[in-house]
Amino acid sequence: MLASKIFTPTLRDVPAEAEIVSHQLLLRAGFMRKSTAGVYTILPMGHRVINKIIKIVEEEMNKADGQELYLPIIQPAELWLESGRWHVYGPELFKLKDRHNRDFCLGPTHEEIITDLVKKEVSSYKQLPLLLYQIQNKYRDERRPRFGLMRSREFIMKDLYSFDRDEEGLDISYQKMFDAYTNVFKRCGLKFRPVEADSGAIGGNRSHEFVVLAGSGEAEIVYCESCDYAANVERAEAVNAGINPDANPEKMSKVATPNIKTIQEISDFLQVSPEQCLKTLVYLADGKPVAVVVRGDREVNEIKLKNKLDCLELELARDDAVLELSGVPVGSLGPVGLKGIPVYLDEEASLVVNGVTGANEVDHHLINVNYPRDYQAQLIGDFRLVGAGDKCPVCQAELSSARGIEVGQVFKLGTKYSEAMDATFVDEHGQRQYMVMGCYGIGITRTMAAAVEQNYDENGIIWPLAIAPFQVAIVPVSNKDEAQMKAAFSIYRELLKRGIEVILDDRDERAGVKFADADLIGYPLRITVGKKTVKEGTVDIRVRRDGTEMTVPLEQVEQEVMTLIERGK
Ligand code: 9G3
Repeated sequence: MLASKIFTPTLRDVPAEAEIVSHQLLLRAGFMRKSTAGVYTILPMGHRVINKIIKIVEEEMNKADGQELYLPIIQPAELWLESGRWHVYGPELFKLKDRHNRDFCLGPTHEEIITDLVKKEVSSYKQLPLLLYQIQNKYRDERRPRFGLMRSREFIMKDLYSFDRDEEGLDISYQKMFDAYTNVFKRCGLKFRPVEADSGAIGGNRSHEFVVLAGSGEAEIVYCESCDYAANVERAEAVNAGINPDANPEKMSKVATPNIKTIQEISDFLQVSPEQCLKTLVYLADGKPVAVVVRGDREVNEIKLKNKLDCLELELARDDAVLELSGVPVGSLGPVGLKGIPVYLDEEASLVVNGVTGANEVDHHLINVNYPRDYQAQLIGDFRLVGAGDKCPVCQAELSSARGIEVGQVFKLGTKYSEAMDATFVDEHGQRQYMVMGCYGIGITRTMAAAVEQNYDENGIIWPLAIAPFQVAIVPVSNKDEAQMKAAFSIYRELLKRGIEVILDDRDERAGVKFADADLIGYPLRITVGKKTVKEGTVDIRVRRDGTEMTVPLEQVEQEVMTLIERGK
């Protein structure tokens, strides 16, 4: 490909709304453009990257016995009513009507459609297991589309669904997919970690996320260096120390705390550590209030809370709502004598001896508060976020934490959808059984963004070789110099012959501009053809990732490039 021909408009300035590096760089380097909020055009340069990711994904899915198909993007409401999810996802569904006023949605995911297909076409155990997948656009009307391809309203996903006779079959399909995902992200050249994850609203009982490690990522994970345990913090189980047997519960009393509201303020004012304080937050679960109590140094894990409450919507109550519900302003709230709101108590908080809490009275707190002597709870459980320094639930060593971007997730669904939609088969004993399902997704467009988020420097993107739009860029320093252009084209043809993906920057631009663009776009290798080439018969080959540069005689260029590419694989 010639750089003068490829449609890759670069930008000097990025729109202010591009908050993260991958969004900025993919716009600047001409990989994509925004069409409307949360909807992007993928330009040729981006398309090449996407295609490479797709090829790797298809190869690994096929190797794991997946069969590719296309499911419809337009889905009838009836199927979503059958599964019960039309109302669960409500506003996030892109809904439309046909000329007969029938309801449809644009597919946000395809559990319903595929369960309906398989239920109609599969009747015998002999036809199972079945692993079907597609790579296609998905549509979700996100409340807040942001971060470019990370949270867009239209995106490309690979989704595979497995249908098995029983749990043992599902275990095998799940493991196959787990291994295939590991291969995919390895082959893409990404640093990633599979972690235990919450299976969330989609139901089912076991799930892993594949997280591309990047400091800017939204996903927070904890992992153990002594054993294999790794989990998303939403899922990670808290391990709490027991009660300190030496601590003596003292007599509870009330103290005046003028204008003291936050945990930090109370801990400074009374000279107690935040661990000694109890933090009380009021949530609305499908509109009903619940008070959650965690230790002052902890955060509420809303996912765990939501799972326990089994509600559709969970939101923190606004300050005025809390005042109205409890008669107490937020800063003075506490579990002792709290009226009309059930208390969900985090186990660790229940172990605090002589704790400090709001007194449910303006400008007052209680000290020496002890559970269960001084207050009761509707439920004690694990409601807090786990973080670095917490104990590993498997081996008790100290956990470390890292951030990343979730690019894939695998779920054991069990019979949730097959029961809801009556997808059965007849087993070898002539018995009707529900199919046992799994579902497995990879965000293709998100993987491209995550690759950038993990691989860039101040000059631009640094593509991993396997998914780079081109492996090599040839940059002639001066277009006016015919000998240089001749040498550049000769190298270009030789590399093409060997199947190397190469772009020749034949644009009539200054060398500095071409170098800057090559760095911005992020080609793994750059070959500079200049005066030296003409005079001495050498070129410079530069490795984008570490900036190393070597001078190579013309007759060794192809061999050197091949070696570098082999090494980079
Ligand atoms: C919806 C809407 C948004 C959604 C879903 C449904 C997320 C939904 C979870 C999944 C799970 C798996 C297939 C491949 C693997 C992942 N957001 N999820 O089900 F209607 Cl609007 O999509 N799907």
